[in-house]
Amino acid sequence: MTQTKGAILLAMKGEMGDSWHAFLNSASKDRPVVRAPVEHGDPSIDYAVAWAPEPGLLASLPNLKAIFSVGAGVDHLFRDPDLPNVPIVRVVAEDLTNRMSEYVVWRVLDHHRQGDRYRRQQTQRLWGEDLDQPVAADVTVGILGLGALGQDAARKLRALGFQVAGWSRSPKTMEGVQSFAGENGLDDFLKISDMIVCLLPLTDETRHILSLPLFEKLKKGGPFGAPVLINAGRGGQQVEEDIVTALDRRLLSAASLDVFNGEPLSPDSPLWLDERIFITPHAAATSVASAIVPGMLEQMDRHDAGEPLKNLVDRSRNY
Ligand code: NDP
Ligand code: OXD
Repeated sequence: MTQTKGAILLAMKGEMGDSWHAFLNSASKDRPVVRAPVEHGDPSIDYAVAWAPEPGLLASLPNLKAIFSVGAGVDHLFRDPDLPNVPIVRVVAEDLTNRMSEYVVWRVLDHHRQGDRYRRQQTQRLWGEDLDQPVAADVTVGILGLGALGQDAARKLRALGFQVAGWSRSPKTMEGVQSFAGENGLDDFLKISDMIVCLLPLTDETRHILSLPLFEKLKKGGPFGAPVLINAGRGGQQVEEDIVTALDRRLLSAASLDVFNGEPLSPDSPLWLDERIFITPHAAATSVASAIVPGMLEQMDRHDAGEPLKNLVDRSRNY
């Protein structure tokens, strides 16, 4: 192996950090990979591949050229008050996008086909009644965030026959998808959605967006008695007590939550035992090193050759 270029710092803890390290190390032929700077102010590091790095760590690297987020979301980076002013690249990858759409389609179909009621009937050995089955064409799925992930989920839900609407900062033109944009477009979007799927980035504008004032504006009634909430964006977008209140007040009929304000979700959280809520442990779409690292290394080479980086975060919007 000839290591001729500056080093890559992998700033990522836990088991996932270990698997990323193993893959990054084997794939990076000419760049050494380190898991911590050799010294404070380590001049040898060119690039950081990071997930929730220690605050101040990246700022301590004088020759850092760019930061690569291990995920699509970058709120974990902006938690660092000293985040250096270098380009930030986020993950936009077919593998991650497909995984997220699988999660969205799974949760939409499970709510749509009343999976929880059939599972309960099964535990009671109950043949049960034939439950009402609305057809997909009578159900509107509203996606909050019509970006890389939201657009792919929208296309796949359309292919299944659902009506699909999307809400984003700027209007979108997508065949068969009703686009709503900006604060002015939100109320009309909420009025038509039977399910709300949140795929927004966490920013100052989207923090706590999934709270009672929004739930009170949702469509009343509909095929499930009240809209269903599916959140695979970020826990910081939801007010968890408000979700329970909205379920109690039948502003919502059910929820699937993949993300939480505190992760891991505390064993004491009442959400665990709430039968109206389906919980997954921030597992909607995992960043798999083998699918993502090759693109990162290619981008590092391109950047060194003076070519522009792709999938850059807009520092004025924090996503
Ligand atoms: P993108 O940046 O491609 O898309 C974000 C979308 O949100 C865009 O349509 C954007 O609008 C819209 N948006 C952002 N801010 C606002 C706002 N204030 N008002 C209205 N719309 C807004 O991101 P991705 O689709 O790649 O990812 C979305 C998020 O999904 C990530 O940030 C991450 O938090 C989450 N995620 C969760 C995972 C999990 O396992 N649970 C896995 C991967 C990602 P516009 O198009 O106009 O810019
Ligand atoms: C991501 C995530 O942002 O896994 O990619 O949450």
